Amino acid sequence: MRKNIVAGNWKMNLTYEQGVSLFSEIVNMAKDEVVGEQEVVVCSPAIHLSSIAKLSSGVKNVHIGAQNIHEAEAGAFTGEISGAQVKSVGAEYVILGHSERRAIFKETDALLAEKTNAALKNGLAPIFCIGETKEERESGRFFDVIKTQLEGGLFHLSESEFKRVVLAYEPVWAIGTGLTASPEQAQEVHAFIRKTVAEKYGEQVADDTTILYGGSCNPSNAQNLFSQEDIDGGLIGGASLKSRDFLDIVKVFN
Ligand code: 3PY
Repeated sequence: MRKNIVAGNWKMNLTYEQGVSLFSEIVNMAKDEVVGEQEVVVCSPAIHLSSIAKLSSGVKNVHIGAQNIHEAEAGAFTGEISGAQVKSVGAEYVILGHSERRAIFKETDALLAEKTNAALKNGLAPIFCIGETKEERESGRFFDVIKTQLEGGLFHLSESEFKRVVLAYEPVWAIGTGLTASPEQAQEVHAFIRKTVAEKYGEQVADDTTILYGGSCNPSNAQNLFSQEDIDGGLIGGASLKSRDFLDIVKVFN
């Protein structure tokens, strides 16, 4: 049975104090209100990780993650952070392949394959993002783009490695634009992703793979998106910066 996950992506927002305060609110509300088996994951900037890890310790179903790691184990990479460092403070997840990293930092599928290896080697579960640009959607090439991203970033993994990956479909045209894929548009792509995974790793693995939707997901559209058969939760941008909105999205699974 696959897990339902609601993951927050804080991006480069919140000072240290603001982040710790928001996370404390999320943990307290989660303790009081979230009764289901869904997992809550908060992917914060690296500076918050060690403190919020302490706040989440022992809290059922609340986990933390980073937003990026370097592909190397350690060394002369000024300004970077490694999988081992992220793991050492208690994080369990790392977002890889977010469209902002692909576009702004020019991360390629080949580099993301290396980062995925580094994450898995260090006991971190990648939340691996894939998705097409506006132009790729309009030209009808989006299935090819998504298949290429899966093949290039992930399909070198063994079955047991792949089973530790969470996928996130994030149409680039719906990120930071206020546009959201309709539930039907998102479901169509999620079903395609699951079919592509099944062709590579078999029906059982595909059935057990958690596939999140991301891209302007908020309390008003989460219910309709998450009720689709192949949508197992969300990767939440702006709405994860407000504890009430974030928890309302988490509670869609209650
Ligand atoms: C968004 O919702 O804007 C995101 O990019 C989530 O990762």
